[in-house]
Amino acid sequence: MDKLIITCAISGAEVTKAHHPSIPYTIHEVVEEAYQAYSAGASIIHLHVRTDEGKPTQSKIRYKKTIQAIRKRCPDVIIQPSTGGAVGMSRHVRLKPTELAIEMATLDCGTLNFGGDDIFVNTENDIKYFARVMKTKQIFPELECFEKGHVDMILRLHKKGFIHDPMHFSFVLGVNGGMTGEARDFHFLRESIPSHCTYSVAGIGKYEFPLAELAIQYGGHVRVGLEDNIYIEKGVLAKGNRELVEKVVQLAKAYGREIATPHEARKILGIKEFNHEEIL
Ligand code: KMH
Ligand code: ZN
Repeated sequence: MDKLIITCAISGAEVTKAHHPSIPYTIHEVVEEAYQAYSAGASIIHLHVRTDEGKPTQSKIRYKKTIQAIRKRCPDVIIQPSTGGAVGMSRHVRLKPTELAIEMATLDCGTLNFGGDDIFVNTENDIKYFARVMKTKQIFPELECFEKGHVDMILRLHKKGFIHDPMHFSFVLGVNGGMTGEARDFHFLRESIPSHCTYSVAGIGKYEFPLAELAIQYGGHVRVGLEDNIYIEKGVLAKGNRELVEKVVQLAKAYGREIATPHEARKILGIKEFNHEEIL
């Protein structure tokens, strides 16, 4: 089995300091959380940025400054900006971080309800457009699927030549409006993708660690972080992103699965080694 790639989703766009005081807003806070996750074993940082007041933004300048600062502190880590942003943002705004020299980004693979009146819109044409932009700029997409229909959409677009190998899926399960993260959901999804693809699981809330444990056992990879879940165990807030990553490292140890470095993660995913000196 490949070594385990741990992604840490350190901030997200929806969770606030009122939910958890360690949700980072300022660049300094983001860098500190990224460093804590990285030094605990995360090889990928899934990145959303905010204003200092905590408002989600896709500002190119804010991403640029944040990425530069993270690279200083975590020189080899894979930084994966979000092109999902926050509900209601336009295509154009969401794609802003792809104007920077980055090696990876998320690509959301379908529309879904997102709680209350919110709808996270990702039409077929959006997906094709985002995929084309990323392909042109040699940005490796993490294919975020919130339910099985999203996986089917990607497999169809792959057949038609809009999505290219190597394909790396991220099953984000447990969103209010998406698929749940029960064991049967996990098996259904992992068995739905071709065997040459890689996948990671991100369980929202109570699904975070049970899904992490399944992925560790079955050769998948794992995403944790305050974007997805703020508790280390039922009713107990995690100290921060570091503690969530540490728990995955412990789980992996229990199953004899080694943790991938960023260099090893790139090899596993099929991303070429990145020149971090590159001007953003
Ligand atoms: N904040 C969600 C609306 C992504 O990062 O690509 C979208 C999201 C997915 O978090
Ligand atoms: Zn995200």
